[in-house]
Amino acid sequence: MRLSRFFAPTLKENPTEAQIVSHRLMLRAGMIRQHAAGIYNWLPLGNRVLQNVARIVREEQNAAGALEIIMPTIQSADLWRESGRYDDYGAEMLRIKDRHERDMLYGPTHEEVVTDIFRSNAKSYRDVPKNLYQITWKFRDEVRPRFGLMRGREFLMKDAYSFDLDYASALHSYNQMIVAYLRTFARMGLRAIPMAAESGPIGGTLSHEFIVLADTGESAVYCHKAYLDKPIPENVDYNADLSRIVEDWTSLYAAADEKHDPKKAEELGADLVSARGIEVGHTFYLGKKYSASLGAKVVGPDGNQVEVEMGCYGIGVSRCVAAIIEASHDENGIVWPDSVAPFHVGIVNLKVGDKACDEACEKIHDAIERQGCDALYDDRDERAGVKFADMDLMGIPWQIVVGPKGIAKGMVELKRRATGAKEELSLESAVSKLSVTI
Ligand code: 5CA
Repeated sequence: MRLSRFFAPTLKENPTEAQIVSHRLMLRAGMIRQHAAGIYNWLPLGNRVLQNVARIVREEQNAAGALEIIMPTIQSADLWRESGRYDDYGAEMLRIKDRHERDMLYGPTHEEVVTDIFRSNAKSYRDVPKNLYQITWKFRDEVRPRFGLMRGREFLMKDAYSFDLDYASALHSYNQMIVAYLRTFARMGLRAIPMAAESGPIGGTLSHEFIVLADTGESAVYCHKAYLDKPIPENVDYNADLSRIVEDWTSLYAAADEKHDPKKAEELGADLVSARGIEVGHTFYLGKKYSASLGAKVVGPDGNQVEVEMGCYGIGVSRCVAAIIEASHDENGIVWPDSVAPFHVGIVNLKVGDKACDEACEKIHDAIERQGCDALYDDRDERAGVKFADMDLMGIPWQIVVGPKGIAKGMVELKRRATGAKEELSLESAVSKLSVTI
């Protein structure tokens, strides 16, 4: 991609409306623009990152056996009356009337809709276990939308819903999601710690919040130091018993503010870290809350009808983009982990119009794209300083600088955004080094 043809309206100055670094940098890097309070446009650069985050979430959900669907954003109020949540949900729910004066709403969550799909289509114990998920926009009319994507009114969520015949099977489905979450967040470069949580308006008895430690987090959290470098489960067989992995990951002391109990932490001998945290995911064991109120039953092996056991599992996909920036930036801008970067490689042409420089840049660009990586070629007629600053602001993980002096000797400079380390390499070795490292 040529930067001259791209659309990344970067800003030199810090926008005054942004209080936290992720919001500031997303505006400055030209990733997002506000449409209305808590509602954002995603410009091309932001969209590329959002799609990368969504892809990681999707791959890990699929690996865990969940099945992707899409449910409507506009829902009928009738189902919510049936579950009893229509009045309870309060002002956070955006209520709409259609032309026939029917009550509709913009979905803040989808327990009712997914339970309706299940009850209308699943009949027997052979139809379970099932885990259905989607990645779609939600609307919650938050009292105080703030911090950009962190607490938006419209936001992208992955929500998965599991259906099982009995408690033991439901617990296995719950554990599958816990393990998938550990892997998902790690792949985005985030260390998310599962903490026992209240289940709030979603309901249920067993619940974990996945919290990323960051100074700007909304909640105070306390956790055992060992969480900071605990190895992430690899080569997981999702059909095997996962209780040991989950036990190992959830039994160390970790609690968000409202659940923090210093006495208990001391009893457990926890070497405590106190920090601020961002909730990037939330898992709930729901039991029969929705299957009972909406009548979601299957015929069991003994011929009797049973209400199914449910769980629901959310990831704040758009919030993850902000959380990654909170966890990975410096004074010059964003430092994307390779896995979610909008482009893997930036190419800086120091002398646009110089035949040798132009040709070398185009050659590098094409070679990188042929390797299946995305390159952003800064072909603008701008000062070098502006180009370097924009590449760093946009957080491009690898940067190749092409100038007339170097290219006369066949050499370019390769820079790693995260460390600032630079090396002189031949054009060919720069490209082949990227093919082995990315
Ligand atoms: N139905 C369940 C999960 S399937 C549910 O709605 N859970 S939730 O309310 O905890 O939301 C899931 C995740 O969405 C949260 O962990 C958080 O990361 C994200 N989220 C919630 N509210 C917002 C918001 N206003 N802005 C951005 N992300 C949000």
